[in-house]
Amino acid sequence: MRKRVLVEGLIFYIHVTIRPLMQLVKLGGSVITVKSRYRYFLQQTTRKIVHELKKIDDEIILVHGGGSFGHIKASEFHLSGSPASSSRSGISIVHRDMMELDQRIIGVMLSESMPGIGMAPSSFPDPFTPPFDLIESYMKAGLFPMTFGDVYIRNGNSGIVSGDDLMLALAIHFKPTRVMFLSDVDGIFDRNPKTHPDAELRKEVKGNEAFELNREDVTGGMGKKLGIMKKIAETGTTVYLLNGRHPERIWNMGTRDFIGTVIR
Ligand code: ATP
Ligand code: IP8
Repeated sequence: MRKRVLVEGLIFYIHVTIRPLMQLVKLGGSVITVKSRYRYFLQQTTRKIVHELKKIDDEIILVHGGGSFGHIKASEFHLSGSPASSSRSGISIVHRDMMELDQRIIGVMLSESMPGIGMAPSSFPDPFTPPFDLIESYMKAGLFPMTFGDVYIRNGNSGIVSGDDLMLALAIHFKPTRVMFLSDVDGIFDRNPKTHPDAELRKEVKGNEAFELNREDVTGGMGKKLGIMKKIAETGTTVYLLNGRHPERIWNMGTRDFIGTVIR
């Protein structure tokens, strides 16, 4: 952008680079799939989410989780956590399924006039470091870059990179104005709301408060997610966890009416 600057009667033109505002969004596997049913995509819920996201004026980088396209087979083939010698077929199947989920989300985005472009970490030189310059170029071209939890091979070993790990790397690099995690619960509760109907929603989480959090799926579940959200908050960006089944709630973020959890 060229800006006119007046200094003691002289006019100078200086070039300043102003980064457009950017928001970072994770589509949790629990809200875009039925996590217990292998490869069960929730198209209508995803469409509702995309319909709200496309109204946001800022640039958006998307990340999606594995849900039942990632976690079921990753666990069956023991591809979880730190690299281990695992079945080649398992690596291929989990990657194929994740690509399919990604393409199905892109299909929904296209139908909502939000052109997304998928980026698979298994093809990144370092699966935990998304190609930032490429992401920048896609955004400049008016596309919505989207990366996702995936399999990887590093130093001859296989493993799973979680969408949550990618959220942290992207947040540290791009310093978005806002980071949101969409899941299938209203926010962070004092206990798992699915197994404890009387669990209480925490509107705000600060510091090292302790919660009862599950570590059920192959990448650590809500326990790992909260750790990552806290690390992102430490970089100075406010993080929100909200229910993707009610995506209209994004418009109340930062207000008293917001239903969800704010992590500062
Ligand atoms: P994915 O990892 O597949 O992308 P996701 O990001 O949507 O999925 P999950 O890892 O499935 O998130 O975590 C969400 C789940 O965490 C909820 O469905 C809920 O049952 C569970 N959970 C456990 N403890 C809590 C808690 N204290 N507060 C909120 N949810 C909790
Ligand atoms: O659901 C895990 O990503 P996450 C992806 O974001 C796979 O933790 C392949 C299980």
